[in-house]
Amino acid sequence: MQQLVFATNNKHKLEEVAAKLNGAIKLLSLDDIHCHDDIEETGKTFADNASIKSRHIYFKYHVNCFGDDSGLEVEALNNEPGIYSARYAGTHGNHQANIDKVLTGLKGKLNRKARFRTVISLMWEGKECFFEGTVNGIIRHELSGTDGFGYDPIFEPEGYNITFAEMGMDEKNAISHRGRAMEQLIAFLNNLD
Ligand code: ITT
Repeated sequence: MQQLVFATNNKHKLEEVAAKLNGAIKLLSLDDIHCHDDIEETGKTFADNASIKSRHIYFKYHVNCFGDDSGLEVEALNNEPGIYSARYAGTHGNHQANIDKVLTGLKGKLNRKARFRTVISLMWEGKECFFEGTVNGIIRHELSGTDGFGYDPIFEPEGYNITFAEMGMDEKNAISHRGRAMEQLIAFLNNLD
């Protein structure tokens, strides 16, 4: 069975990706390869940062791997928080503060359109491939739901009247930015000789 390291320290991402792969590939975490590096995301785009993560792991540990850089782009906030989604309010991973900053920024604005984006960089046998997924939606005025992570409680995907945080993982994975990018990665691996 093919095996692949997911270069992330985000346990929610790891869970979502494991559910999406559904046993098709042996997924290893950074813990599994005893990597506790703090990989600095110094890029200017999602692709740059995804690449920094996958290349760091590939060249240091010599294992096939992928990194995911993702975030929320809010139209009326000039596509912020974008690549700064994890640290929008200052501290990395303070989801409540990040959500508050988005809601405050949107106060009084009629346009609440947003999208989530994921770019995956896969390092496979020395070659790099990129896969991208997006999902459009709107930002709610208030939080709703307790599942998922990050901005999920304020993001309502197009065609639904619930937020990502009110969906089960499989339902989110079927339409989410990360789920869609993963479908392409899985198709790529299935098409290898
Ligand atoms: P790694 O870099 O270790 O993978 P991270 O959480 O720092 O973990 P990113 O740099 O890609 O990951 O930042 C992603 C941020 O974007 C994340 O912390 C959330 O705030 C937001 N985000 C990304 N995908 C999301 C999702 O599916 N639902 C809600 N928020 C999401």
